[in-house]
Amino acid sequence: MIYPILTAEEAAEFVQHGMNIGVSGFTVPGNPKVVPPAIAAKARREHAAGREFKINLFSGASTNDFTDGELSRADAINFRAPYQSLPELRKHINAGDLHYNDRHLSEMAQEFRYGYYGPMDIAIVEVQRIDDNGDMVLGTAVGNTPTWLQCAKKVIIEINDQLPESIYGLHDIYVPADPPMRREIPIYHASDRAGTPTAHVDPKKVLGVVRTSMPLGMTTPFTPVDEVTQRIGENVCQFLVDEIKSGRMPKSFLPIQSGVGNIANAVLNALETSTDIPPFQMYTEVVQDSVLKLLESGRCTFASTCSMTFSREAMMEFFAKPELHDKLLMRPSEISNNPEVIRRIGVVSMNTAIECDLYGHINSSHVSGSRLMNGIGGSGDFTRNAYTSIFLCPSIKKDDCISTIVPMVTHCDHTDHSVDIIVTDQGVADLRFKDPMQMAEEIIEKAAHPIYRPLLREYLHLAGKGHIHLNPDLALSFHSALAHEGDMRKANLKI
Ligand code: 0RQ
Repeated sequence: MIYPILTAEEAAEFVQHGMNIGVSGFTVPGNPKVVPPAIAAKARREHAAGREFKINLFSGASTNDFTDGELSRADAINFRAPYQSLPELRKHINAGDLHYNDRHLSEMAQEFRYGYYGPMDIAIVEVQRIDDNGDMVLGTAVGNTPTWLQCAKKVIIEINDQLPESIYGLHDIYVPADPPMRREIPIYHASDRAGTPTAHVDPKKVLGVVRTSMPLGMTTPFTPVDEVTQRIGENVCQFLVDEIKSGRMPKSFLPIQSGVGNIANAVLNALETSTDIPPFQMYTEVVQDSVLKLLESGRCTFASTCSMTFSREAMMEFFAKPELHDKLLMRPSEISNNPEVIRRIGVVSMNTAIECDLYGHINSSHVSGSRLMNGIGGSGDFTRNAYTSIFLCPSIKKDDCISTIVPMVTHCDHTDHSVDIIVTDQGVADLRFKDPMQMAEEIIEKAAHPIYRPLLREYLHLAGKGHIHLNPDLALSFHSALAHEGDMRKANLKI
């Protein structure tokens, strides 16, 4: 190998205060694992010596504890984009300790190529192997790595010997040309390949290789399906069956996108057993353990993703079963979440909401309008371009004190123009072919919890006139009741 072998500490020495740093991966999989902690250690040493040391950190989506966790604990991040999900980093963002720019995941790579963020100084990339020509086999996620490799002035490679040889062939690397030269992306089915199995870097940019031996897969425990999430899953399946029966969806069905988390997991479990829904493909950004089960049973015939968000056990199982390897493909986030492809192939999107309002607006990212939870992630990429866009949430939370159906959301990530369906444990609110006030009634009667329906009806009664009835004095009354009394049921609707 022509590249110098470095220790993580030697690699971290190349990173200087103020640099733009890109990391490989998408959510926990595929992130570098030893160089970021060494950068955090360097930051601590610099801070102890009285010098400033912070970097601007760019990723595919959220990252692992070695990256966002270590770097935020070391107070080493100045700017962060496009998505995060670690409590540690969230705490710093909500305290105003660093700048966080919540971006659509499909847009981050092109925005970097367009020059919105200035040059990328160093990219740190986990790979299975790299050859002397700079061709490399990536790890268990792609994220924005192909663009980082193009844009970065210098690159540090982590070769993780836990990545099996058989990962070769699971990636499809395609970077679109930028306008005015961009052409259509040649993907017409979830399983189509548009690019190459390897990513490429100019070998002259490689500062060196750090060898690692780090376990693959996620360790976050799953919350088992409970009564509420199970009902949401069943409601989604019933909705999809009705759509097929009515002819609004083709009998052969459509590719689906599903977010991460417990609700998404419950929906995928319900799809496993629903015999009225034909076997389907997924065009999505993350696949969790429930997708492995669907692939094994044949319910899911192909999964196009950006990241293999499997648990450690599921990851081992996947690599031990070569018969599954031609049923899964990992793409850059720019492609897995691409609006053009999502619209062309007719993806049915399913994402979780923090809260939904009577006018069909969705808050995915900010609790009570001010506290960042994770970010918009891929939910906007899929919702805006889906064949049918679905949002999921339990109707109530925190011992009935929170209604997820509120008069008006405190932060709006997705508008009524993009949202088709809201599903809760109570039922399915279908917003299509309705004006805003018809939507409001549908949402109250089908999605809200019965204990909040009288309050929501009362709000509508007082909301005034117009195309959209909105009372500015009362629209946030549920949230003031939560803030002051800890219970939305105490909302004061007296004007
Ligand atoms: O707070 O942890 O202090 O109890 O918010 O709520 O119920 O655990 O939510 O894990 O299902 O995630 C929307 C955040 C849901 C996620 C969101 C409080 C609640 C709790 C979390 P505590 P839950 P889940 C694919 C697509 C955007 C990105 C996306 C998400 C905490 O799905 O980040 O869709 N989505 N990506 O108590 C007050 C409310 C609340 C509330 C929740 N209405 N009012 N507090 N909470 N609802 C993935 C990628 O893009 C990579």
